[in-house]
Amino acid sequence: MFTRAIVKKPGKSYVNGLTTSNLGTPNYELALEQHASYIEALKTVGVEVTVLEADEQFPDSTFVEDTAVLTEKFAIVSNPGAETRNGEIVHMQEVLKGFYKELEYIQAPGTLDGGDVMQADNRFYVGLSTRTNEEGAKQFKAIVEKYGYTAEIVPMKEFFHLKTGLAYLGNNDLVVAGEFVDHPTFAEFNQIVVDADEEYSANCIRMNDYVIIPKGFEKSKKRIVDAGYKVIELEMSEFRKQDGGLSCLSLRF
Ligand code: CIR
Repeated sequence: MFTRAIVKKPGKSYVNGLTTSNLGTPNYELALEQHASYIEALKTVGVEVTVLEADEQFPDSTFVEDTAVLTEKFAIVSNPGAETRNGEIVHMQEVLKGFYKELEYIQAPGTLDGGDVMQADNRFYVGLSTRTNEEGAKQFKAIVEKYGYTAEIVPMKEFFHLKTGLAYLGNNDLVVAGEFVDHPTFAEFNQIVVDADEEYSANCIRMNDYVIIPKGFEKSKKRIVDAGYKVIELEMSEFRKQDGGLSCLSLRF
């Protein structure tokens, strides 16, 4: 059960953020509207939302998920692998001190983006990406093991972040795409497979009684509904342009 979420509004500098996609420059006004709908959806699923004001200094800072990993027991401040994003943790750690007595930290030379971490009940999976290195993943594993969780480090071939291609819904149900479909690490889950032409929808979030998914991916939507979940769809076009998915826009705990 999630009770809280933290989000940060996109600033005007958002349009100059990092991206590998060739979907064009985001429309800032539309991004703000989509962000407001995201906040409304979080309220619908029953969490209290902390809305942080935009930080123009960090164009990608609306993607708060990359700055930390939160659970009911502990909070880990990440060490984001992109140089232009690393300073985002300075503000976020101050915010998190309002919710947690103590914080854990990933330290250099370790790097880790929250988008590379997936929790499935008491297990964590940590993807090795261009943003998360082995040292960061090992530090993460050592921290979560102290709290009685396990962690498995997953080398990746294609995806930007681990959760670009995976979403754990609970009940052993796992949304999987691309390189993770036949991956032995995820073979024990009930897989909800996302087709290649709908890959973007693999990044969805289970929040209490709902799964929030990006709008426009009918096959994935049907598979998630058929698996027994209530779905909320959100237009994500302006975040997709900067390589962002649904999970990236919030920290949930
Ligand atoms: C970046 O390149 O860091 C941002 N433009 C997108 C971050 C997306 N975050 C995520 O998948 N957790």
